[in-house]
Amino acid sequence: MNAPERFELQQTRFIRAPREKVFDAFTDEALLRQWHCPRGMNVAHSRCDARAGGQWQLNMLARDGTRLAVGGAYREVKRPERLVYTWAWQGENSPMAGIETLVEVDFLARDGGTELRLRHSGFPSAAASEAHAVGWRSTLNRLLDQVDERGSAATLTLLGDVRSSYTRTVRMALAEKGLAYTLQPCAPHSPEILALHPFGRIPALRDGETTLFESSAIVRYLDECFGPGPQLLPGTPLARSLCEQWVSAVNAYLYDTMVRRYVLQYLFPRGAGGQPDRAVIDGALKDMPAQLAALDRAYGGSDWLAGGALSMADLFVAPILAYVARMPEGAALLAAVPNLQRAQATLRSRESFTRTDPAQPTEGAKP
Ligand SMILES: N[C@@H](CCC(=O)N[C@@H](CS)C(=O)NCC(=O)O)C(=O)O
Repeated sequence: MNAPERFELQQTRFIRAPREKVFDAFTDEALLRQWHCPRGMNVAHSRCDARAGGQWQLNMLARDGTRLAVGGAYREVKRPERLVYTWAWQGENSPMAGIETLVEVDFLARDGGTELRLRHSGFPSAAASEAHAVGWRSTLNRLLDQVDERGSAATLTLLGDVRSSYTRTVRMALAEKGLAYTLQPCAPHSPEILALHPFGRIPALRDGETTLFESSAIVRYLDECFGPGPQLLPGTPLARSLCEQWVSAVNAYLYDTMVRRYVLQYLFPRGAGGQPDRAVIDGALKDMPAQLAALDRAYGGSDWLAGGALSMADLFVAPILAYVARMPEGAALLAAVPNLQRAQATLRSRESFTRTDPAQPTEGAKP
């Protein structure tokens, strides 16, 4: 009888850290706890006896309380070059329960750092192999954050332009979460952005080999994958829906009126003789009071749009209003919406706002 077909995955990552440091991150119990699970989860317990025949065990905890347990035995421990161990999910509910797979990791010295080559083999199906590939991509991002001196700036790259209000929203979220990142200046529809964003808008995020576009998706990812820092998506269903409601309103109505048809007409005039197109501006000015009044009512006596605390919704609104305030009609428009003005004054005192001012020098890899 033929042996059943087996599937495998392979991943290679260059890590800016010496081989010993990367190797030890795989074999030290305390270090393993810092990184060995996909983003958005935690290692609740780790145990390892890193010598041939020794056992290892990890318990992972998801945000929703789901617990996953995995373990196995070391087959080869050759510091700092090679590590081989078996891998088996535990627990009756795991679709992989009782199936032993094999992890082989080679650590090669390259360009002052480490080339990590990982092979995980013995999966019963292509789907199982692909699911584990997704998990490893995310887990290896955490390894890089852990061993590279740049921290999360080793994996998180934001592509955008500091003048873009949506880019600022995401930069504010990164700052609120205290996350180091690399900023890659990038124009809309440039080849760099089109490689990540099918519609060519900015910003986009790269997390290692994972990419995301749409600011709300990016902020949600940052919020759910990285702690501590404030929770940018409110905890209750209603507050979360209100947050989403205002993010959608920015995407569907407010950005178009206040930025595209108003602010950009002044900043990048396209009218006759290189002047702002007055008709477009006047059209936007007609629509803006009602939109600002809607925001004013939503803020009411609170400084926050949803859930009584800062949320992603506030981060979408603030960069737009900061531009409106600087335009010729801005002061008069905002004078009519006192709740909004008060709430914006509160938000503008936050470091995440001041440090992402487009006029400020960019802070490179710092949060
Ligand atoms: N819904 C998108 C909107 C992004 C967006 O429109 N960004 C502007 C810069 S603030 C842009 O790329 N504009 C170029 C264009 O409209 O072609 C998001 O949330 O990221």
